[in-house]
Amino acid sequence: MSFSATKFAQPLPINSVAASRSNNDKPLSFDPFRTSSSFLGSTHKLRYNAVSKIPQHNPHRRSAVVAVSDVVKEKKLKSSANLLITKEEGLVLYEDMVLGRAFEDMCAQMYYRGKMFGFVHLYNGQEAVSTGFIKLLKKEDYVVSTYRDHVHALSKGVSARAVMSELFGKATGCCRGQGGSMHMFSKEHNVLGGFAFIGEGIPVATGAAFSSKYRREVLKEAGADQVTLAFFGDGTCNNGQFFECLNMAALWKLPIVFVVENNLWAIGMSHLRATSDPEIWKKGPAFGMPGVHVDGMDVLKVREVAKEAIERARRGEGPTLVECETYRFRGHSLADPDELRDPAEKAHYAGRDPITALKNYLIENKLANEQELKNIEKKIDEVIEDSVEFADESPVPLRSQLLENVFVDPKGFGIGPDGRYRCEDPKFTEGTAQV
Ligand SMILES: Cc1ncc(C[n+]2csc(CCOP(=O)(O)OP(=O)(O)O)c2C)c(N)n1
Ligand SMILES: [Mg+2]
Repeated sequence: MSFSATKFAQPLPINSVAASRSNNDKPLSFDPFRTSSSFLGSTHKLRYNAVSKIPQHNPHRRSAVVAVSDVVKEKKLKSSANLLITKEEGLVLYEDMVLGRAFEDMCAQMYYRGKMFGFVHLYNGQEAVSTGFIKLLKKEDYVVSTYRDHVHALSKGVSARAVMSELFGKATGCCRGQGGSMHMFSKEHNVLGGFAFIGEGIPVATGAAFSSKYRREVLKEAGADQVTLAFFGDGTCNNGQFFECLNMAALWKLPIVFVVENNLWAIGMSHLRATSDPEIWKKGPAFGMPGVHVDGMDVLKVREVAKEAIERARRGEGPTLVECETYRFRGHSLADPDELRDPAEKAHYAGRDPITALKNYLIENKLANEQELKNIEKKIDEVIEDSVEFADESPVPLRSQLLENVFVDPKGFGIGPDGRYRCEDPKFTEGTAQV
């Protein structure tokens, strides 16, 4: 089965782009794209920004794209009225998205109360991407994130307690309080990190994908069929590591999906001002892999695309680049007053809240009733409350932990011959000026 064989992803009926634009739709006043073509899983018309002055018929930008146009045609033909999910699947997606949102809202509160330190970047608005992809993974699969990483870790199964404690800098956190907001890591769940430097995680993800392939094909390890998901933002796609890794992944047919969370902004820099061709998905075919654009505010569409890309990777057919068009509902970080973005743009995307859209879909299709969804929200509230209490009551790391995993230098740091941390020795600092 090839990538072009998936079912057409039905748009969510409420607040979808399809709903907000009729056939002869007028562009929204702030709409960042000028019409060029339709994309997989979405009736969204991409539009170039007038400000960018990119000629609409520039042959260098409008070259034919392999692997996507056929998919779009086929998906349109195969469009059916069948529901895309079962009740159980729908409730799992809903719970995960509500968990992500509620967790982040609580983070904001705790940050402003001084319980967290350093930069904290929230994921509100982008939940359909994390949930749509990660809930399809097996436990052994890998996830590599960015500094906007709390929700990826939660979707992959790291407990709210472990993530909240990490944010509080407590010893019970998933990195024992040494990572903080931007460095969620869990060996148990194969979450290979949040990374503060943009693009830094992409080579790590490529390496993880290489290791699965090596174990399967060279070491002949049965069951080494792990897929790696690399999440990163639109701004990161202008960095060299992105291109280098797309090349290696395509060259070696690695089991990886590059998931771009295009929230249209890189801190205060509009995507359209920062990149020569805003259609990021097109960079996939340039390297010989499928590139797909999907409405990242619609978890069902994301999930359909994710399913195909993950299965492709698991079958050994190589990488896929997926561009999810999404939006962050808060500032870049909790230190950002978010004064640069147009209020009309913010209001537009707020009206397309992916959680509200899923809720409406579940109710309208009789997959769930209001009460069932309320019960999930209540359960999540309790999970979040519990995570805060747990984090607050947890101990801070021992001072001796400070130098762990930092120095292996036997001249004074690390563990001494008596098995104790050398820094616990009262004479620890003696002579260090000469080291
Ligand atoms: C290598 C590197 N250069 C610059 C920065 C500063 N920086 C932090 S976030 C950011 C923007 C990233 O935007 P995007 O990739 O779109 O991710 P988003 O924040 O929108 O999720 C930049 C440039 C950095 N962290 N790392
Ligand atoms: Mg961005």
